[in-house]
Amino acid sequence: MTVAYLGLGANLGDARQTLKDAVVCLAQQHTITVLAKSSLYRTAPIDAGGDDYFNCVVKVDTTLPVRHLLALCHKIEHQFGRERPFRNAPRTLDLDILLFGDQSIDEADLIVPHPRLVERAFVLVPLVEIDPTLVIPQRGRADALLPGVSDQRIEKVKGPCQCPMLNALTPAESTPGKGRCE
Ligand code: A4P
Ligand code: MG
Repeated sequence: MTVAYLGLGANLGDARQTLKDAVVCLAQQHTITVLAKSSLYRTAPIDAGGDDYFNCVVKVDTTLPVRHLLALCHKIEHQFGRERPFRNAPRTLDLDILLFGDQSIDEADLIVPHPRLVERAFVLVPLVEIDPTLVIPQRGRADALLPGVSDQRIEKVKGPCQCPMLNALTPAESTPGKGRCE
């Protein structure tokens, strides 16, 4: 079993609902246990055009080798209608492997930790939310990187939630009072 962190992003279609459905989809895989889910965040596009994104991060335990996990991510993206007309194009769903255990991988089609992870508030903020003491291999504490991305717009989405499963995965401090998916 390996603990991995996956980044989810979308800014096409009903992006907010897609992220919730994608987390459920991941949790339904017999090879994956979702250990934690960050809040849902609305974020400004970085190095990209189009509408605001919705982003979140999940922490999983998986029996899959990393390449099988990448293939599964691509399969789920496809199921959610992902198309790739050009680089950083608006997308119905993006699933990136941010961290895979303590492994460092640098191959043509797979780089872990994700190479742009440390430059992006839409990844760092949810990562630190679900794991405040997280250490990124070769980069140190994730929370120490937050000041470097403080100029990027990111806001936690609040709203009612009807989904007990997603609520159970969201950190307690971000779900005061009534349950919320986000
Ligand atoms: N690939 C290599 N390493 C990985 C990895 N760790 N996880 C390869 C997943 N895939 C990895 O991916 C392109 C290729 O990267 C794949 O063939 C895969 O084998 P893709 O999913 O087709 O495209 P992508 O995710 O857009 O590419 P990339 O380079 O990861 O883009 P970024 O840097 O993640 O940027 N702004 C906001 N606010 N929110 C966003 O979510 N996303 C992007 C995408 C830009 N701006 C954004 C957001
Ligand atoms: Mg991707």
